[in-house]
Amino acid sequence: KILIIGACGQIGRELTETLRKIHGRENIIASDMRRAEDIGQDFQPYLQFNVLDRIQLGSILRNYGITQIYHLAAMLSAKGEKNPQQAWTLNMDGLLHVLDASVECGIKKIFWPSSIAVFGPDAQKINCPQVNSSIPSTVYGISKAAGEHWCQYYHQTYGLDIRSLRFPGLISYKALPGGGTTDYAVDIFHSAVAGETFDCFLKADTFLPMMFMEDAIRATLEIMDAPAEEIRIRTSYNLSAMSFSPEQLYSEIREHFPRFKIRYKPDARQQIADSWPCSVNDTRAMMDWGGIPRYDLAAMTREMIEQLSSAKSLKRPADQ
Ligand code: VAH
Repeated sequence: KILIIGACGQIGRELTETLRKIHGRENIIASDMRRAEDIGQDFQPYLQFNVLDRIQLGSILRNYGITQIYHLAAMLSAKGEKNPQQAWTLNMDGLLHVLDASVECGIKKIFWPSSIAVFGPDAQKINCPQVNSSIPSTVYGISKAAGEHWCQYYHQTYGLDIRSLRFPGLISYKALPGGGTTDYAVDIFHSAVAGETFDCFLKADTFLPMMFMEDAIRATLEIMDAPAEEIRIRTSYNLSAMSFSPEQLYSEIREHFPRFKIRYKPDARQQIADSWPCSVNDTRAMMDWGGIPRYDLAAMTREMIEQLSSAKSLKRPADQ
């Protein structure tokens, strides 16, 4: 049985759906802080659960016979800068509870997402290498960098098989991101499809590493399916697919909506974006276990517009 912690988040929703298709619904227990009564029937089996409750975590692992965990619950970069202590507690104590409970209950395999946010202003901007003594400048980045070292420590000390990817900005149509600095690249599609002018909170030339969610989910399954001996990096692997700026994304969307308008209104998130690399090198992931991403900017834009245009309007869930 697999437990997904943070199943209602941007990655969690798609990962839950994909894993249920592969393993069968009853083998994938979705969990999140949201109340069960607020969760649709299509998401069962579901547990309302706060990963900061270490006692409940242990009893869930034992009572449901959990053998694998995908620990996705975290507060993202922009929201974390507004709530630094809360971000640290959720991101750090949450991971430590999962690591500790996994050793106690003999969990076989764990996935935990890190982020390119572990790199700070001193990191190489273009093609940022896997190993980089860089100092993250957000609480989110600090918590992910510290988390990577804890993952490696638990692997070395207890043999825990925890695997991790440094995700770039993720773009998806099934669930909205909450509180991220790359969220503009999702919000822009909703504005384009709704025929509204889009107010972009980053400057036009802000290049960031990005990836379509389908490629992120596929990479997650690839690293989790790889034999343990192929996972040579036990902090977290750089992962990349493309890099683009708001103006590049805007002009790609205009291929579909010629009258679509954008306004650039940089806010506090600009400083966060400026502290990150514009692109990262993920040769190690390719060498050790990885496949090639399938979506470039044009393909992602086409898919996002097709899906959002045909889907009912996606309700914006409460900010997570
Ligand atoms: C964020 N979407 O914006 C996340 C991600 C690299 C960006 O970590 O915080």
